Amino acid sequence: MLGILHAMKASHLFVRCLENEGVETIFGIPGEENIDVMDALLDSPIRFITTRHEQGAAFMADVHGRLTGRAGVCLATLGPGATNLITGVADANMDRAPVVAIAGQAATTRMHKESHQHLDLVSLFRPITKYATQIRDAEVIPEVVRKAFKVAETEKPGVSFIDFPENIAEADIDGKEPLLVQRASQPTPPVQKIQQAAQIISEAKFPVIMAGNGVIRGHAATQLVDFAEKLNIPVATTFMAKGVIPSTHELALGAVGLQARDYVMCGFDRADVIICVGYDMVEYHPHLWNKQKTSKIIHIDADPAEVDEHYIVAAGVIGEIAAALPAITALARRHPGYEFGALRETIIEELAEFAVDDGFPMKPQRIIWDLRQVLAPQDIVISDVGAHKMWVARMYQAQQPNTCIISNGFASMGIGLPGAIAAKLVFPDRVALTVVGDAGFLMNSQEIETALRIGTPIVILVWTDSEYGLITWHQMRTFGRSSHTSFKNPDLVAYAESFGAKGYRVEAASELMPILTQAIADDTVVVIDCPVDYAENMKLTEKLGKLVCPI
Ligand SMILES: Cc1ncc(C[n+]2csc(CCOP(=O)(O)OP(=O)(O)O)c2C)c(N)n1
Ligand SMILES: [Mg+2]
Repeated sequence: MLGILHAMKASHLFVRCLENEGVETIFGIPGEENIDVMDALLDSPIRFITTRHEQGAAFMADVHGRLTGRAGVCLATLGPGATNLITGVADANMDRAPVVAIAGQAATTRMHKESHQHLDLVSLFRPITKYATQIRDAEVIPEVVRKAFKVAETEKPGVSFIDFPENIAEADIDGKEPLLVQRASQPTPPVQKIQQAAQIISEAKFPVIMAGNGVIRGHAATQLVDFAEKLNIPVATTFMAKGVIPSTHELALGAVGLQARDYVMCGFDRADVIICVGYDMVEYHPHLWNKQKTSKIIHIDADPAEVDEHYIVAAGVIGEIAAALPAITALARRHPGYEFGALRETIIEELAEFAVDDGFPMKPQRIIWDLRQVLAPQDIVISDVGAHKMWVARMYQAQQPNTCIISNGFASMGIGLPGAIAAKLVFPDRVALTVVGDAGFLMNSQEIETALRIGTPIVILVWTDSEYGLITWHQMRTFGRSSHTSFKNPDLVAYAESFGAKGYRVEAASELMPILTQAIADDTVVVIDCPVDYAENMKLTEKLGKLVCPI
């Protein structure tokens, strides 16, 4: 409810503006230069979640934004508090997650000179945000906050950064009120572009759809599946679009994104027309799938295509994806059945190959298989970044959008654990589980305390190899030897227990499923130490190197 506000502190007006945007939760760490905002929050229904590192707060806002489409909010103090936000902020921005990041700042009366902890934060955040600004006068607070949320939430979403000097926050302000929240709507794509795309699809011999995260953001998964079914065209997804078509669907080809060739690429090799829907090249560069520049590309997205020599668009359908797809469906010719069945069979066989493998340490394939058996379709897996991410991305069978969260734009380690906390807050009735490497786990493991304190049960499945496994894999592929990638782990079970969380160690392959089931039933924060056999990484490289296309 908007209403005329009378004299109040600027910090209170600021918090009222956040409430007006529908903010329910802020993740962050208090500091000296944001004390007025922290104090104003005591009089607000907004829940403040105190984290143990600002990076954790930024990752929580990141995943909150991805899951809800509404800006997640994180807050830090000036200087070191703000610089600690940076990795999570950059991650959200490149993964197109709406986030508003707020930092306290030195008073405007000391910014012109050497001054304790003062940094030019707007300049620091500008390259990693869509919009970065400083509140220089309390009068502009309603405009700044409205603009920050509008920019963050508008396609393609990303981060807005607000720098809030302490002397402005404590000033009095009169007669200002939050501005009306209006959501930017997307235009319906022009009819001639729809016709052009429909004609190219009708004339295609082997069209393939590549769906990206824009489909999830545009709430167009149902329309995408309908489009694929009615026109009988197979669908590959990027890592960040997993679940837009259920993996069990007969037209689903799985996820693309490995830098190496993969089975799905056989479909792309064969294709003469590639229909990119909500596709973002930050995830999977077109030179990897259109090396010869021979594919005809249809670009269906909220925004015009990025310029790239390997992504020359034959038809660009710009506007609301959920409107574009049915409009094209209505005009295009249905394709007769093409032999993608053999490709899908090969992919399905590979998934089940190690389903009952008893080897220990566990094969990645078996871990993923067991995980899928234990989790319900709506449960949420958040992957951290490493070799485990490649296995999750390739093999985890997502059935619904936003049930497998992967960071594939900025791809920062450390997102998994804070991301699981955010997911549990957004969906308290679902299981939130993070698959995380032993290195990425320890980058933000202090947030176990946060999760316990705020009462968000999460399962943390740590794949232990005592290495930066993905880097070893890359080094072995490139040089045949690894350089400085190994380390020692603490006792992860004892570590978990020292926080008051539960800890389990998997000691045989057959133990994982019962431990996972128990961990979910425990309904608290649970760490599972699961030794993984990464000899499978190079085996995968060798197998894919010799890949013979089944179609
Ligand atoms: C913050 C950050 N630092 C470094 C990297 C580069 N990097 C990507 S994966 C990886 C190793 C991850 O190791 P771990 O968490 O143990 O997972 P594993 O690869 O062993 O499954 C590194 C160093 C990164 N993506 N993000
Ligand atoms: Mg590791």
